[in-house]
Amino acid sequence: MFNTISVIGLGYIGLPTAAAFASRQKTVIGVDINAHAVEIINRGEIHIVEPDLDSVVKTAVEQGHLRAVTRPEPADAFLIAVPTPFKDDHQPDLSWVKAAAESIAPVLKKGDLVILESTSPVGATEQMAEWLAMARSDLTFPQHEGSKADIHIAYCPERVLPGKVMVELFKNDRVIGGMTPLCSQKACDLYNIFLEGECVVTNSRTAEMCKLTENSFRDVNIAFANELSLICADQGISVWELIALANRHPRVNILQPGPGVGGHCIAVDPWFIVAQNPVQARLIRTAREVNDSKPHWVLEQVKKKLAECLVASDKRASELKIACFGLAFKPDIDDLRESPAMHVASMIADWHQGTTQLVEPNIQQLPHGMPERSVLVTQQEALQQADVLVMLVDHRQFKTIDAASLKSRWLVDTKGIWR
Ligand code: SAJ
Repeated sequence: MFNTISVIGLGYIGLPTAAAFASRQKTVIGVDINAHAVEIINRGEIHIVEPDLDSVVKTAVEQGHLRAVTRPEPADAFLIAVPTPFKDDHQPDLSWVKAAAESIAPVLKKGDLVILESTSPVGATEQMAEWLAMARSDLTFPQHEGSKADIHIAYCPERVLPGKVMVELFKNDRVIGGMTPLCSQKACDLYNIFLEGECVVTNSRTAEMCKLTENSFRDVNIAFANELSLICADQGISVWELIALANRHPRVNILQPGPGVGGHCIAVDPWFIVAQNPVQARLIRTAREVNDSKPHWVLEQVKKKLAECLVASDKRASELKIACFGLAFKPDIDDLRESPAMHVASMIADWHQGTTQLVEPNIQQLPHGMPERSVLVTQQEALQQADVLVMLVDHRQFKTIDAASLKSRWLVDTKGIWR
């Protein structure tokens, strides 16, 4: 039924999804406006970091099941996996979805299935269906003709964890939100080509809200942990011990505090709910604010530690070194985008008159635009030279540092691994 499948947007979600279909011997056309990425993929290589993706893409390209292009070509199913960021006022920005829909419209034919995978506000799938209908008045669409329509449309959110995409893509259950029951059926048939998990059917609006709910649930729970960390600091209590103790209760499961919440999903998606429901979404908005304010609180802790260190030493502030351990947005990845650790490190380096050392074992060089007095160093150099040590990301390398050896040092530990 689906001989040719097209995936629009070959990023962290689109490329693994294209590779998954190709691994089941389907003909897959990947589309991306980034000509450089297209060229890399057509060489059988990848332009992003994700464990085990490289070998699947390499095999798919070598066996002729996957190829990448910059302009859409006809296919039996189209999956749209493009970014959906928010604008300055936290309103969702659907311009990439609109551009993707308009780019596939000319090649659509009767019987085709169009799926939106990008995280989207409620109603985005219906909006996309309207954009398609406006571009192709010769075809019929489910918002007008229901199951009799020429084109079938569904919202099927991705829910894979960066770093585990090639496992979760196959194993996780899929929420399938068809605009009609037939749309859902067709979408299930499509994903069942590679899916080992279950397809769970609903409508498009519920599926859109489900994706936003999953990430908001996590954001609210991390905000609870982050708020506890502020309270515990004032009360002279270890938040790590507290959470471990509370979690011994059979119905309590508190997440872990940190320097803030990063990445492209959990720190973004709750705003989509807030934007559409500003009056009702009080808890969700506050959770975002609590998590977004955490890097500033960490900076204040660092300032206090440096002041204590200054009093205890005979050095001037400009002679003191602060070392930040970790820059990525979460452990054991190299992704520095939307990272609270990067935010904290930049604020420290902007403020501190001396050197700010940055330790990030997953990168070779610092990104452009870091403040002048910041320098990338090894873990060993930082441990030997720094006066104040700031733990920001619990990478596995840092967990091997002997906490006892740091007893006499000035520490700010946002991850509780140097207790
Ligand atoms: N974090 C904490 N404390 C915790 C757990 C996480 O501070 O206890 C922080 C992390 O350090 C990181 C941020 O939260 O900065 C997000 O990390 P994450 O591992 O919780 O999630 P992401 O953003 O990598 O992936 C999430 C996942 N969503 C859920 O677990 C509900 C993933 O399944 C989604 O597919 C992905 O968002 C997405 O694409 O939406």
